[in-house]
Amino acid sequence: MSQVTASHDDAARAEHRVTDAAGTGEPGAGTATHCPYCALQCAMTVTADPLSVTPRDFPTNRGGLCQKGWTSATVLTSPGRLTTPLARPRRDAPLRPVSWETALDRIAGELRGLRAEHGPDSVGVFGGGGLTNEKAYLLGKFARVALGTSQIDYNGRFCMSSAAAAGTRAFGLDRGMPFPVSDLGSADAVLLIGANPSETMPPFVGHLRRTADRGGLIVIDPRRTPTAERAALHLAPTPGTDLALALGMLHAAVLDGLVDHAYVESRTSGFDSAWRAAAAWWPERVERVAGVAAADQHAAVRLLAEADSAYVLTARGTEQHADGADTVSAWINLALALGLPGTPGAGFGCLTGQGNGQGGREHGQKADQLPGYRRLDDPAARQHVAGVWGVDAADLPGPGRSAYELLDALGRDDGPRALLVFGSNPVVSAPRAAHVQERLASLDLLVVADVVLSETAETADVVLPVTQWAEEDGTMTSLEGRVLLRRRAVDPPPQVRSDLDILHGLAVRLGQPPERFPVAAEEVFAELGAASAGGPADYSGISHARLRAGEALFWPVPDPTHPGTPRPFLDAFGHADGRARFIAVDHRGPAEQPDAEFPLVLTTGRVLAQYQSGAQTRLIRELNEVSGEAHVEVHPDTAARAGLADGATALVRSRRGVMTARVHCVPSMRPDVVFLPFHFPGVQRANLLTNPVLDPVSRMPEFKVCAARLESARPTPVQSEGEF
Ligand SMILES: Nc1nc2c(c(=O)[nH]1)N[C@H]1C(S)=C(S)[C@@H](COP(=O)(O)OP(=O)(O)OC[C@H]3O[C@@H](n4cnc5c(=O)[nH]c(N)nc54)[C@H](O)[C@@H]3O)O[C@H]1N2
Ligand SMILES: Nc1nc2c(c(=O)[nH]1)N[C@H]1C(S)=C(S)[C@@H](COP(=O)(O)OP(=O)(O)OC[C@H]3O[C@@H](n4cnc5c(=O)[nH]c(N)nc54)[C@H](O)[C@@H]3O)O[C@H]1N2
Ligand code: SF4
Ligand SMILES: [Mo]
Repeated sequence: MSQVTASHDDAARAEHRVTDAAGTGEPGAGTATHCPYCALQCAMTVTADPLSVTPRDFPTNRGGLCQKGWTSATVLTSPGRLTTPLARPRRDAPLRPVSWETALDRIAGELRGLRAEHGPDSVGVFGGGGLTNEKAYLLGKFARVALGTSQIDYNGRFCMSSAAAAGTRAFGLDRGMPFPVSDLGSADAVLLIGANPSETMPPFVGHLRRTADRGGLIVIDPRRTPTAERAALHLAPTPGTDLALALGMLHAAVLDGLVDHAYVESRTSGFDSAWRAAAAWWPERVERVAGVAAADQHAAVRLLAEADSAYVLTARGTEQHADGADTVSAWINLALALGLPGTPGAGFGCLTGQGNGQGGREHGQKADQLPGYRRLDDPAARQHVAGVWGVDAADLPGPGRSAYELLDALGRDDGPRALLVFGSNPVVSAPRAAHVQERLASLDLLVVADVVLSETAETADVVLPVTQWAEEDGTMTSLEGRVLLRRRAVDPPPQVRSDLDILHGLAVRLGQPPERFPVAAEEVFAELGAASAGGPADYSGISHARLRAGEALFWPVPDPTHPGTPRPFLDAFGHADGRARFIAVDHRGPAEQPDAEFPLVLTTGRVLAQYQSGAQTRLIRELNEVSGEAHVEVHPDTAARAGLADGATALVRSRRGVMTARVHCVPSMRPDVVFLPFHFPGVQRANLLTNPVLDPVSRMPEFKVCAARLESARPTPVQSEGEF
């Protein structure tokens, strides 16, 4: 490592070090931990008596929390909390409390029967990016070893998989943000693409304040979001046209002589092939496709190129498309042309979403993956991990189906007949949700482990109540690649068990040796470290003890004395030749285009006061008072054309179905676009409408674009694919 970069990294470690040590241990002093929700993982102190949450100073949140963080203790004691296992004797019977023995014996018995009759792939597992590293790791091991199934994937496939795929092929390593968040504080220019952190990570926006105040913030979002309000330049493309826009901006960089040729020469490969695709996308042509003025494309590129310190950041608006992986690649190409990735004071990053979105995609709950971000189809990786697990590599199954493909296959001849869900609520959050619900209903056995009776749990045969964030220890890897310790701060209700405990209980009943499935998070983490050793995401030098001592450990951390890697690309990228790769990509456009029947482009996303499927946050009064129901953001003229006034109830319809939402007239909306949050259940589900077409590389669904129309709610019942 060079002098400059080494001292840069040491400074980051020193700044980050002291701030995450354990609480003082004095009674009433509280326990230092992190928020249950998003990937910023804001630091907080939880006190048990009286139960309270207060923010803690930390480099990412600097003493801030959003409304969700402030109210997060509510779910620990909410009457909506699950406190005992539930089961129904038959599909049409109601859920009733049962003992743990009864619940686990029944699940194990039915799983054994299915496997004997239909083979190991008749059982599927669906995980979540909110699970701790320990849980995600043990879930993957449980699927491959105790069940022997290839059928495991998780909700992160819906979340950052396109950026993960694009990052891996460009940089040889997927660490979403390959630099600490606090680096952004000195940026002169930041380009945010399809990201609305003012609502999705409010304390993060503090790091962009200086940039915004100096006129250096550029936002690309079809909507004029609260984030876009702070920008010097807001580019509002038609949803689904980002790839063309990125090509146009690369074209502008070349036309205007802003390419960093020395960097391209010394640190990258493949510029020529990427340029061949971009050469056909001159900014005026892009203007006609994306609706962003050519002058704004030139201005945005110039702002980035001329800044001393510039960053490009993407989030779900860029990714949740049928061409999401290529779209992220196109933005990486632009960042590479400007010489940003792996340069001190500059960079490219993707904002991971879920609490453990980063760690959750590294340790083996993904269909094609083994711990340490190893590939399941790599013989050396299989050998290594099988060795740690004490099994024969030949017995490990191969890659399985991706999340939506797995849900779509449930109950079919060649698909799983039982599904175990840990940490996701697909009845609300999966695309074409009514169809997914129908597939879930066709199963012989649906098991859901959750903290609340989510809409998915409501339809399960067996529901297992689990401990939550503040009731257990475990590690999370935040959006900046730093491994954080969440600590037990309060006692769980007596009849509630941890996910690790459940996996242990099931594994033993399925004939596994008990020591193969430890229940203590610290022990599981040590095993995860060994399994990850030598892999791309190497955690082998991290331990709960080092985290308890407050060390700031950004992976990779390949040995117990290694200080961690806050900025992995400063000297070399992850490919064998150390270079980043331009990827030649071309614009394709969304799978479904507006037409006479469905003339509007529907896009979906988040509001500040609800989290994801809303299973947790819809239990919180203060949050429901802010956003308690679905709304559709629409230009007043577009609403008027559909005969809808502000505040009226609209029907929003697509080829998949229809849902209801309150009309919010927003004059800054593009007249051709409507926006729905996806947090609400039943007939208010945005996902009754979304198109489940998948990106061919990442297998991520196109949540961000489908064709739709608005109707005023009529009293007569309306046909839809779902139950509505
Ligand atoms: N309040 C809240 N915060 C959250 C979450 C939550 O549910 N609620 N979830 C967490 C998780 S898991 C995630 S993944 C993150 C997501 O964080 P974000 O990515 O910031 O959130 P989204 O609202 O999904 O999408 C961001 C923006 O993309 C825009 N967009 C839509 N289509 C396009 C397009 O074609 N191109 C471009 N450029 N932009 C487009 C939308 O208008 C939206 O403003 O948030 C995390 N934080
Ligand atoms: N239309 C549309 N749909 C989307 C998106 C979009 O932008 N638009 N975004 C997608 C994205 S980015 C994401 S990340 C997904 C998220 O969607 P989901 O996967 O549904 O995410 P959550 O609502 O967070 O569901 C997590 C569930 O796990 C429970 N839970 C929390 N902690 C634990 C734990 O430790 N153990 C167990 N067993 N359970 C736990 C919670 O109570 C909750 O019921 O939605 C996707 N769906
Ligand atoms: S920004 Fe994310 S981590 Fe921070 S308090 Fe809000 S939900 Fe929690
Ligand atoms: Mo996400």
